[in-house]
Amino acid sequence: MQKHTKILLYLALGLTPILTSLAHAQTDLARADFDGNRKVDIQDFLAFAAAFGKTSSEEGFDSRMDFNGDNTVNIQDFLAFVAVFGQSVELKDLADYPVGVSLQTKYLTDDTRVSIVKKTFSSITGGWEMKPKPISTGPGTYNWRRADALVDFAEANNMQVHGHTLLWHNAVPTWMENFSGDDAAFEAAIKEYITTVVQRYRGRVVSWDVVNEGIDGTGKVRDNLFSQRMGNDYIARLFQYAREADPDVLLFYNDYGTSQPWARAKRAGMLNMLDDFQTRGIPIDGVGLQMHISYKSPDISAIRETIDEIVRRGLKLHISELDIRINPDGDLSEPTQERLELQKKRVIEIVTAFHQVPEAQRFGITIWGIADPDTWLIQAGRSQGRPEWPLLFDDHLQPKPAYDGFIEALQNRGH
Ligand SMILES: [Ca+2]
Ligand SMILES: [Ca+2]
Repeated sequence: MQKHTKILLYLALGLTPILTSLAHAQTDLARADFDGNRKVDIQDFLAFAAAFGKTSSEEGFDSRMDFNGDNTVNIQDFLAFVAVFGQSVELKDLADYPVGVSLQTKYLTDDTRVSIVKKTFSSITGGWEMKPKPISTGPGTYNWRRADALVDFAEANNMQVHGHTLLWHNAVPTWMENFSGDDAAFEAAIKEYITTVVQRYRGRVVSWDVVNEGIDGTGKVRDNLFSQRMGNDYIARLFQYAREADPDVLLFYNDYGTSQPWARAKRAGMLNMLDDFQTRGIPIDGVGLQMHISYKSPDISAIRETIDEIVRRGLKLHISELDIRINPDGDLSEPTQERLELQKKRVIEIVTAFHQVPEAQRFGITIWGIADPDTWLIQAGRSQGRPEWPLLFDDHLQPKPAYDGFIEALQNRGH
């Protein structure tokens, strides 16, 4: 080992704990992993040491090691490198778009899950606690405790927040259902709710799902309390109210099943609504495709078709609630290697399709839960008693082949 390599090594070992605590992970972790083994380790250090002192005109100069871009690999770069030394390269480090996870406050006291969330993801979506039912305790009264806790957690960990959702027919507060005033008073109360929530998180939440699942299976505006009270054009007005409350926040329409074989009419209805909004100048920035799918359906070509329709309209695309069932028919009592590999293949298909979206329209990919036991399919009893393992981390909180698939899709893009 050359003398300066040794000195750098001693310095690195001594400085790492100090610098890691000082650096707010601003050094590009993925870039410091020079050999691409997903760990900033001694091999990377030796490569760095060998190039130390080189300027851009010299042989052996490696621009990746010139972190501050001043055309020489010097002590500044060394400090940047040491700040991430020993760290592993995870999803959020490889992706140049937000990789999100749905989160509930009950997981914030679970150290293992918190650690997974912090190192894996760069965005959170409230799994339940940012919906009207938990927030809106009465007309003009609010309970912010859990929604605030999620937003605080995200800010403390340099993550962005996708707000979900301003309105959903399955999260209606009792007072809205029992509202005794006339329709105009009802709409005024809804508008006040939306305005208050959007303004409270202005500048702290980058985006909102304004309406979740507003189109039914036949492609019509879903018949619910809101369409009955405000008429079928209520969705457009809610987008306008949200925009008035925050001119900068991104506004999304979010829905499920739109690439399923049974959902041709539903998809057409959604696309018609988007066209209508754009014709009339209703403020909408993007579409969330929930992407609750299985290892075998729907076909990736159908998913790509839906993605293309959104891209053609110039809207941002959010794969907003990704999970992939491996036991839709209930034939498994344990996950099999074969099924886990098929799940991995699906992740690669979805992520690769997302990478083909123009960069400016790639809003992000959000996974609908941290680890398999947390899935809504089980927690909300949606798997009809069948065991299910639809997420990226398993029952023991270990990364699954599906996780590796996401990593592979990121590493292989453009190659
Ligand atoms: Ca490495
Ligand atoms: Ca430099």
